[in-house]
Amino acid sequence: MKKRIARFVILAFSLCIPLFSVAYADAGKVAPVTLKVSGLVEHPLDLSVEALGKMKVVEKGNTNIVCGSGETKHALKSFRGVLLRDIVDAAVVTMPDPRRRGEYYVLVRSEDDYNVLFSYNELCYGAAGDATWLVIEEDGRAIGKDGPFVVFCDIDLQSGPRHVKLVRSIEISKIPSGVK
Ligand SMILES: Nc1nc2c(c(=O)[nH]1)N[C@H]1C(S)=C(S)[C@@H](COP(=O)(O)O)O[C@H]1N2
Ligand SMILES: [Mo]
Repeated sequence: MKKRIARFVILAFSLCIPLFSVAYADAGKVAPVTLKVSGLVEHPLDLSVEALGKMKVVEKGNTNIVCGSGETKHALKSFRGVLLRDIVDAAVVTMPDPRRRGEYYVLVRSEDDYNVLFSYNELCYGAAGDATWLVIEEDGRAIGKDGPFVVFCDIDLQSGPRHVKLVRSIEISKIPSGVK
């Protein structure tokens, strides 16, 4: 009788193992959030935090995120990020006629549809180019609920409006040309 019980227990356990492993495998399959770069580019990208960490990451000091209302929404002691310009350059913008460069723009899209565009010219030739960051760490930590990626321009007079949380993709586009 004891033997039968023991056999039953072993059988019950061995039936459970595949169930556990399926659940475990599924849990492990949750795809990490990546940053997609697409549009008028030669190399569309799908960048993980890890891949971004291998680009030129810069650490900056104190900065405030100030809403259009004038209210300080976030005060960061430090952040680490990659220049948005470096990411656009890595994707290589397709531009057969450079005279049209002023017609290109970089659209930063977020999970909750709060989207901000930067002109290609200001990123490549303007002051904002040296100060617009794809942020991957805030105050020495991965970005929590607003992350894993944030984009903002550190020299905007009020940086809240062009601060994009929950960044998911970057699209490079061009306005239609033509005299109106
Ligand atoms: N994805 C996303 N990013 C966003 C917003 C938003 O609603 N969604 N609000 C913006 C505004 S108006 C400001 S002032 C800053 C700071 O907002 P917070 O205090 O809600 O973080 O984030 C900006 N980035
Ligand atoms: Mo705001």
